[in-house]
Amino acid sequence: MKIEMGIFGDINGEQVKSYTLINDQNMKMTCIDYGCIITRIDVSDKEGNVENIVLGFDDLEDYVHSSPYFGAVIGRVAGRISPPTIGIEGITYKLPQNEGQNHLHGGPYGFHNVVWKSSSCEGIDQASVIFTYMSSDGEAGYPGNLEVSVIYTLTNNNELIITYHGTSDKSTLLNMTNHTYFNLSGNLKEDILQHELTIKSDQFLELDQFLLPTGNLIDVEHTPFDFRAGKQIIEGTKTAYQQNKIVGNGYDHPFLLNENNKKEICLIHYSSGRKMIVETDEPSVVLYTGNMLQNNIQLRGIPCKKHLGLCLETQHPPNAIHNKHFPSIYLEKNKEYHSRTCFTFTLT
Ligand code: G6D
Repeated sequence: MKIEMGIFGDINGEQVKSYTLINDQNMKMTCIDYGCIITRIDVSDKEGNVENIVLGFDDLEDYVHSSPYFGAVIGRVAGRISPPTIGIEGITYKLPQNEGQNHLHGGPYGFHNVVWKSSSCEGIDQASVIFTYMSSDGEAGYPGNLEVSVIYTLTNNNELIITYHGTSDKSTLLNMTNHTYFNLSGNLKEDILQHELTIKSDQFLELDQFLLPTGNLIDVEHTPFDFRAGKQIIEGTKTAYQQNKIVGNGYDHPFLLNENNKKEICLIHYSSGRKMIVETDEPSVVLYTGNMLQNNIQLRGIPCKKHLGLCLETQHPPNAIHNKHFPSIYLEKNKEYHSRTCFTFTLT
């Protein structure tokens, strides 16, 4: 294993460091301590071509001003919260609105746009980058001084393991994820419409026109949301099915996972032969197929466009605080929050 460090830029006088982890199979992962952003992942295709498979930039300015959360850690609470008020232990907290009436992805001052403390450690068969951050009481509207850490570990089995930990001195809410946009074609040579996705999920959450869960769970059977036997993403962009239409012709939905840590999600790009298996201890995953990506930014010289990448945001379902039948995101004072997701890269 190897670790290369660099300076990615600086923001408000604070240096932003970059780390590149390289394993013995020549898989590389580069991340920065601004938002714990994964800026690139380079993996081989079936011909041995090592190419980048995520949407990202090479400069900090673009991440600060032009990024729809590319590669970023999301928190304190992933997804939309609306109404943007939360009640904890009899106290009502108002959260900042950063998408109309909604509080989205931790609000304007979420974990995605702060500089984290960072360090790295190198072993024989794995290397890690450890990010820590102290989110002070009241930050982004949430109660509690929250000590939170995110650890990226790359192994010699081509696994990228993300673990999250957190404790708070007051009861609060916590529901973190990573917002990397994947595109297995390599160097963004195609969009993700021909990617084949498998998700072991019998139900997905219905969304309203504001992209908020209605609280209804819909069986995937006989819908474009049935990924149990594998399905190309394009089926969700060409259909007249209302749930695909309202999110901009695609998917932007939470799926309830039938099981955990048993290869529950698999993404394949057949012409390159690249395959990504996702395992998580989270109860759901939000599949977002880049429906709102526009050609207003360049990604290392390549124009961004709709459906250029897809996200698999493992997490508790969004707006859980207002849907008591969803798995809870309540973090009791001085209790430990823990979450783990593993992305394994292999070939078909
Ligand atoms: C859009 O609805 C989607 C979100 O799910 C996504 O996280 C964001 O774009 C980047 O708001």
